[in-house]
Amino acid sequence: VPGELLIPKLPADRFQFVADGNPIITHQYTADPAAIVDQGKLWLFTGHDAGAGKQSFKMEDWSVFSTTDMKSWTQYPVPLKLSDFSWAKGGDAYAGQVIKRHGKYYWYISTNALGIGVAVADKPEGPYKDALGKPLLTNKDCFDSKNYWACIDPTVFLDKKGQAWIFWGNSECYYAKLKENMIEIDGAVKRVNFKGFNFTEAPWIHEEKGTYYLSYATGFPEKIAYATSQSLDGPWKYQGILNEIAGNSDTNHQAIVAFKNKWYFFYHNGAIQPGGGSTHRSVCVDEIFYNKNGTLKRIIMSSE
Ligand code: FUB
Repeated sequence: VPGELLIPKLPADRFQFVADGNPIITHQYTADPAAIVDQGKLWLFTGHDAGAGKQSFKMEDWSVFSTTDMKSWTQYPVPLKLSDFSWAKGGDAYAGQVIKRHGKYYWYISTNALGIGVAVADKPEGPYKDALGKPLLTNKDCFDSKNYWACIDPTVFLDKKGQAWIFWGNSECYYAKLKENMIEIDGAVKRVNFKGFNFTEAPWIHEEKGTYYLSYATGFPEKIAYATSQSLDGPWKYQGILNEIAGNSDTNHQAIVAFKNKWYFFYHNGAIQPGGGSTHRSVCVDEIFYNKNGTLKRIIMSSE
């Protein structure tokens, strides 16, 4: 069945491919994109849906890709597996994000119910190692939330003053500062005040011209919406929907990043057919544009 068996074993060494429109990766399922720019390359970090048939989320590892031109991509050997976190037995490899600090790369990952962990590497492509031997955050840090999925979907942002922030959550969006060592929370966990608009999951922070943008999945099936603020502590102003439900996937998950003078919006859908869907997702990318007043134009999802 196409999409189920496309690379049965992940490559032992680098694997090159050319993206032929969206989805950009068609030899394996990918989900929950996160991206950074480093060493003149855009680095894309994804989850990896690996269940057979209609099986629900089965995600055992994460994947890493790089490009210099948004067309030709390199995939590296599996950089991080759920089994690299001894405390995460029985979980699934949910969404995460990599950030560079002081020459090291920190990968904040989530597991469905076991917590958020952090792994560290000397190179963006890894290999990554669990930095703590225990979760960085659990549901206890989410005001003891009884929501099974409260502690998922970390996104990390380094502000211009060199302060690192971590945002995460499901149904409620939580945030905290990170210490300079990137592996300890600094101070209190707070909740984003989403009064008047509906946060589901998948927060992502980016900044442009002094304005902070907090994009996130809203509703279910999920659309991506966003809010803006002059401070990461808020208040956040709701600015509307960025993209509609992406085809036949109930979830969506975005990353917004500037690369070579363009802004890109990564997301996932269930476009690979037959086989694709809510638990067999594929990462796509389209350009995203700003209006003159700093708001974002809606994404025109393309297959090109
Ligand atoms: O991939 C598992 C979960 O689905 C992610 O953590 C959520 O953002 C949603 O995409």
